[in-house]
Amino acid sequence: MFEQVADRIRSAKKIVFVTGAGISQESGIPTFRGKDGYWRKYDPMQLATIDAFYENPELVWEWYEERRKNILDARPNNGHYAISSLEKYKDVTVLTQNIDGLHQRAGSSEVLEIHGSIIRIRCTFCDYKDDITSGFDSLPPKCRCGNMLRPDVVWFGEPLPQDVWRKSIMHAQSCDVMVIAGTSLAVSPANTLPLYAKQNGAILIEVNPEATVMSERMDLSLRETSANALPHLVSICES
Ligand code: BJW
Ligand code: ZN
Repeated sequence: MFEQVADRIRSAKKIVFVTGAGISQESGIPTFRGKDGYWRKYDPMQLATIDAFYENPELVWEWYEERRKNILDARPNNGHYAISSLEKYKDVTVLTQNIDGLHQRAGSSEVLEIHGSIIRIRCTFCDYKDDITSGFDSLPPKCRCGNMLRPDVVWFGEPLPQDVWRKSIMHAQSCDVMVIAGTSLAVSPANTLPLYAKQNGAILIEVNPEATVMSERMDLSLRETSANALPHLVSICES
């Protein structure tokens, strides 16, 4: 089985990666549902919904500010670097649920952030959007229009950015190989991306130390961490 998959990787023109919190775990960024994950300690309905934000904007902002500082101090790991180095051999697109920007910092040139970015803020009322370059004097920060600013991330019950999502489906439908790394595939609609790929004949490879709800649909499951497993995928292309 592994040799068949290796051949498909060697002959693939286009490889799409679908990544989640697990790929940044070895950079010191907690996951959501894994061991020590945020949702093991905190209630997502109190931190990651628009209702929670209007109920207690200070609490939500404090959580995002703490995470943003940790993310800015973090560095990409060998998993992120393996994906960017694969661009030497293949057409590579990264569809990430992560908001941490580590794929871009590792050098990946085609990254679609389907759940937004912790580096960006946007107004809850007007069209204002910007990248955050420093901290805020007080929380919640306010827009020039007087309304609250919020992190430009996708919370539960919110639609994904439509242009990004549309492009993500197109990439999923046109790849030869999809590698799904560090995601529990618990959250929709991101967890439908492997189905689009499979429907169009791509092979699916999962990289995750734990089984997921979609493991049985995978052509290959590598039960290793992404920083260990992904460099091996690159070496297949080098051989
Ligand atoms: C390793 C590793 C290592 C560890 N190496 N691997 C019922 C009620 C209400 C809503 C719903 C419902 N049923 C379905 C829904 C929809 C909902 C949903 O899916 N909920 C489910 C949880 C039940 N989805 C939504 O609401 C989405 N929007 C939507 O559907 O809109 C519809 C709409 C259309 C039109 C108009 C209006 C609405 C939005 C989802 C937003 C998700 N947001 C979050 C937080 C924001 C971003 C942030 O602050 O960071 O996004 S939640 C959180 O989960 C975050 C992640 O991106 C996302 C996915 O998590 P991920 O990345 O998979 O992490 P984990 O922790 O789950 O998994 C990590 C994995 O890594 C594990 O498997 C480990 O084993 C592994 N791992 N170390 C490799 N070293
Ligand atoms: Zn505004």
